[in-house]
Amino acid sequence: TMKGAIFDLDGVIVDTAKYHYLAWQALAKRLGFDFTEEDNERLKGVSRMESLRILLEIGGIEAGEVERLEMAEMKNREYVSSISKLDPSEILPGAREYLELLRGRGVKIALGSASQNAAFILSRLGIARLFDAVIDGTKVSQAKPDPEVFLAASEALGLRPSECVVFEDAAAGVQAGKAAGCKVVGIGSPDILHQADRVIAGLYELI
Ligand code: B16
Ligand code: MG
Repeated sequence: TMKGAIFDLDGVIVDTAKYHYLAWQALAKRLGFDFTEEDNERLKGVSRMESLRILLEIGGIEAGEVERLEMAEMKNREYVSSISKLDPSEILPGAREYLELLRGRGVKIALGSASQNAAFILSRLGIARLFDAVIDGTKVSQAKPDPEVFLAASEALGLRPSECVVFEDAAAGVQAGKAAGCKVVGIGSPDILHQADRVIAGLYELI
């Protein structure tokens, strides 16, 4: 049985992918190329610097380390300005209810996200208090599909990975959860998330 639940943020609790997309698109435009919504799929669950690497590859642009850091910072400023307007109405259907249901059952809850803006987003959504631990992009060095984020999350909950269930929308995240030794519920399309133990369309299916 599940003693701990570890949630990814973007795509599971809130759809911040659209704001990431707008910010990356603005950067691409400055650099003189088009960045499509389809291209953006490749950035889901991927860290900021790896996302930038993919973006520059799509645009066929070479840039040194200092320049890359500047670009990433520019993108993040744009992103932070749009997520500053987030409010609880943007929590994905069923997410809050499911978190509350799990708490009621005594299940420990952690966040396992690649985002360095995770704590800010949780507070904007008004659900920070529902998490016993927050492991995010400020605390881990290896990006998904590396299991680090989920190993750290289960440890922070005082549980073994095998006692935890990971909820993930990205293929790299599902892979990371399995590599950590957790059970994984994929959220989205079974075609993309076939490595998960179970795939659902959204957390509303579980309440
Ligand atoms: P930041 P998740 C990920 O969040 C996003 O899916 C990904 O698109 C983003 O690049 C990454 O966070 C880093 O975000 O730039 O805010 O540090 O799905 O792991 O919750
Ligand atoms: Mg995600």
